[in-house]
Amino acid sequence: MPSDLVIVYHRQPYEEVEVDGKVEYRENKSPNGIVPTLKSLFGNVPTGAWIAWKQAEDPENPGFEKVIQIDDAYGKYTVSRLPLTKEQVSSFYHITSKEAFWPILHNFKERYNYDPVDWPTFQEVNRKFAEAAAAEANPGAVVWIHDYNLWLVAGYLRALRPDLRIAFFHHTPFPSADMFNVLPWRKEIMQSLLACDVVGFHIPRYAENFVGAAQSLLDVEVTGRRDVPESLMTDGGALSDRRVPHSLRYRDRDITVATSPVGVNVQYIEDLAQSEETAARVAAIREELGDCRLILSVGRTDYTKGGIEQLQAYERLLKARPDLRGKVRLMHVSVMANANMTAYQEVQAGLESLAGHINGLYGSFEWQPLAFISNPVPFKELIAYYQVADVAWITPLADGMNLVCEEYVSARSDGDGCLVLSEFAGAAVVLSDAVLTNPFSHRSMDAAIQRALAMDEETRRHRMASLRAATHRHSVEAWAAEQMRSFDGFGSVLSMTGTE
Ligand code: GDG
Repeated sequence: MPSDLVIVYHRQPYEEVEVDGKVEYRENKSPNGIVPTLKSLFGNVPTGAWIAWKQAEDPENPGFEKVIQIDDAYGKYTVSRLPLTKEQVSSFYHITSKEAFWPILHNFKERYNYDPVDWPTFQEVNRKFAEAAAAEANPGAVVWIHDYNLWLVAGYLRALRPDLRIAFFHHTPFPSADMFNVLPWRKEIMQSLLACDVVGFHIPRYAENFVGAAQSLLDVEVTGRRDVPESLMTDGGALSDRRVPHSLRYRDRDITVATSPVGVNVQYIEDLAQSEETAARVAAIREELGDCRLILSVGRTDYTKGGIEQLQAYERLLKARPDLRGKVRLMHVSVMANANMTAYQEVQAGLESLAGHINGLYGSFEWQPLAFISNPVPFKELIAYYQVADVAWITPLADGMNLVCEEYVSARSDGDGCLVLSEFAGAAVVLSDAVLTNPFSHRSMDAAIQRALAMDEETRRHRMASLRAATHRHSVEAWAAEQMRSFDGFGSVLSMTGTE
């Protein structure tokens, strides 16, 4: 069914479960994250469409419906599932996207692996997404594409359907020209992105980097530049900026560069934090901790997340501060999302080895300095830990945004708690009242964690109030509304439902 809003996001927007031999489409276990917010936009249009992939042994004969209709709490929408073989998924996602693009996006040139990339497969998969979007879109519809693994979709789609309004959002950082131009396919990728009407980023720095890379490769003119909005004008963090380009001209077309940081569903997290179930878990965790203070770190197992550097800092803390032994515990949750990739297996092995080393060196029968957890913690349970944690220690080496720190702040409806946050997470621009730290410096990492542990209650509460206000201002709903506003002509649909 032709749609006015087509979302191109490589994962399906629900969990597929088999009940008594029949497939059912269920809401994702936790309504946290951006997927529910994107689906809620379907409530604004008569029909929406979502394009994703699904693995099939034989794409010609996938054994499942390629297009299904969903009618749920979010509205009516179709989901096109592109049948991809295991080899195609591995090539386009695990190899090209994760081994070649991901390190470049996060400034890890030395981890960039070019050799196994099969570019024609990447092109072919992106072309399939573009064809599916073209088939689903009404004349003049909005198509919103998400993330770097679909970089070429916009270019193919523009050629197929010049009438569409095409937008693209980057969830990762966007690197400077020096880094981006390592990719041999840089011009093709850039040309595709410049076929959009709107290219979106979390923070001004990524937009600035994108424009710099575009100008290094193609004849792109910056036609508009403005001051960074006050709520993002932060003082001196590594990613802060003062001016941001917002419009470009390339080959007789205008392109809007939109900056709007993704947030979390604050209300949902607050409600969960205040539930009786959470209160009971909080009490149980506190009892278990006794008079130990809890430091909490949560993230995926990825070299970008800085887990190794953080555990090394924890070891230095215990060495330098014998008075803290028996008085603090670190809960380090690091979940493997791509277990079959060598780069992540190495990080996991490094974390396990350091965790064992720290517990062996400083632990006793009565006190374990570190709980290292590789299995996912249920979200409700995570909220209880957020509420108990005296310090959330979030120190990625590079991160597009980082939503864990925002979840921590949203869960602290009691107004206490202290956030230590890397300057190299996009979130630092929004949460500049956190204790900001530079994870590339031992001195900075050591000072930040000690400062957080020593902070008096009044200062903690004062900072937390400001962090909570920022999280409200930059909620996931505000992000979606802001991005959608950047599509001319779509405002009417938004205002119909009061999203503005
Ligand atoms: C990209 C960008 C950007 C983690 N462990 C558990 C668990 N999580 C959940 C957290 C949080 C999410 O995973 C991770 O959030 P990030 O923001 O770090 O996201 P990425 O997956 O790195 O994704 C990133 C984001 O897109 C949005 O634009 O911020 O920079 O890389 O929601 O809660 N959830 C549960 N158990 C765990 O053990 N339930």
